[in-house]
Amino acid sequence: MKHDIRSIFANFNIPGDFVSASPHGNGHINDTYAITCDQGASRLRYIIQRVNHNVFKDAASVMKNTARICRHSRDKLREEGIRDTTRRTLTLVPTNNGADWFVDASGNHWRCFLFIERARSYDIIENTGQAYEAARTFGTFTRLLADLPGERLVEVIPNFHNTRKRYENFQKTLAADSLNRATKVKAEIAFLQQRETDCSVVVDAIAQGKVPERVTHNDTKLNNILLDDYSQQGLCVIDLDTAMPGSALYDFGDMVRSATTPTSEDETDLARVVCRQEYFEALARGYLDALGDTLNTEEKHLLAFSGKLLTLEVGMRFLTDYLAGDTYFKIAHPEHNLERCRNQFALVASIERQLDAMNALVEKLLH
Ligand code: ADP
Ligand code: GN1
Ligand code: MG
Repeated sequence: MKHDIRSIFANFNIPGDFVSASPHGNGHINDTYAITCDQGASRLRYIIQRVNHNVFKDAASVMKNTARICRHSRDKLREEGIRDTTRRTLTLVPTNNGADWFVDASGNHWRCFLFIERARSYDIIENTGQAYEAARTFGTFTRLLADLPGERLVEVIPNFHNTRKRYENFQKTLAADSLNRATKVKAEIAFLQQRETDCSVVVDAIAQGKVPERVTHNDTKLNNILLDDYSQQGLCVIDLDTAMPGSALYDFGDMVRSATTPTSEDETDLARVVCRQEYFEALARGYLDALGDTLNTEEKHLLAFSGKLLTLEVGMRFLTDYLAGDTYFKIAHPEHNLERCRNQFALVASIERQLDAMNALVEKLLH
């Protein structure tokens, strides 16, 4: 393991004895460990995570946002009479000094959450019930946070989903082409350039006041939600680092990207990378069931398009990272980012072929 988790663990106010730690999950960003400890003759697990400060330059603000969101969601769930709140929202374990996180001698920010047992996240979706539940749960997340008191949450990564700015960044990285990789990816570059105007659609709608700001999660891929092992109910939204002011379209679009295809982002057999209408329908039903009364007409009309946009955006980010030399996303082999880009662009093409039908489906659900 990269880190001495036993000594990190000692900084959190946990009465039990440390038993073991192991790397956990398939996230692309943070270092996540599952810890087992012995507490009153029970084995209890915790999640300890190092915030990636290469990605999140202001890790303290990430932690302040996370703590406010966890507490407010818990309070709201209690108000609504929900009993198992420690499974329905993340719960931070305080440090020995009563703080929400701990900074080690090298400047790493560490946090500890209660481990949510008998639940799991999925990299690949298995049925439409899971799609419905994921969308309903992410929609509920935004609903619960609509009255978050206090200051606006910090925008921990400014312009995170500003697709036009992402495109400008791609252009700059392409112009620099510091590793001479551009000749290898001509087809992907052309695919993206043909869709440049798409990148401005949501940004412009926000600037014109047609699409409102909401507290959104901004990273709603399927593996950032836990589903209950037995009931398959959507239980808890996790990975709150990018939860900040955003648009419902970012959250819905990223679900279309990650929960309509039968494949993972790593799938290289591109014939298998397709958007499935019945999964899209389940997502739309779930999201509208949670948030339908809140979303305005423009948001509703852009739901299907948002799926295309967010898939294009993430594909563009993988391509940009490939051109830049793989400095952002964790990779397992040299062509990993390029493969992921090809996968995402195949999904964009599949969504494009079905966009009229998807729009018609949303219309049908609205009436
Ligand atoms: P990353 O930002 O790197 O994606 P995540 O916060 O999503 O990190 O965590 C990685 C994985 O760890 C998740 O996909 C999930 O499977 C698991 N996980 C995270 N938090 C918890 C928790 N509190 N209880 C159980 N599993 C968790
Ligand atoms: C990253 O942290 P993780 O693995 O849930 C990324 C998302 C991308 C996603 C693509 C902070 O999400 O924006 O959509 O990879 N998170 C950040 O898999 O950049
Ligand atoms: Mg994650």
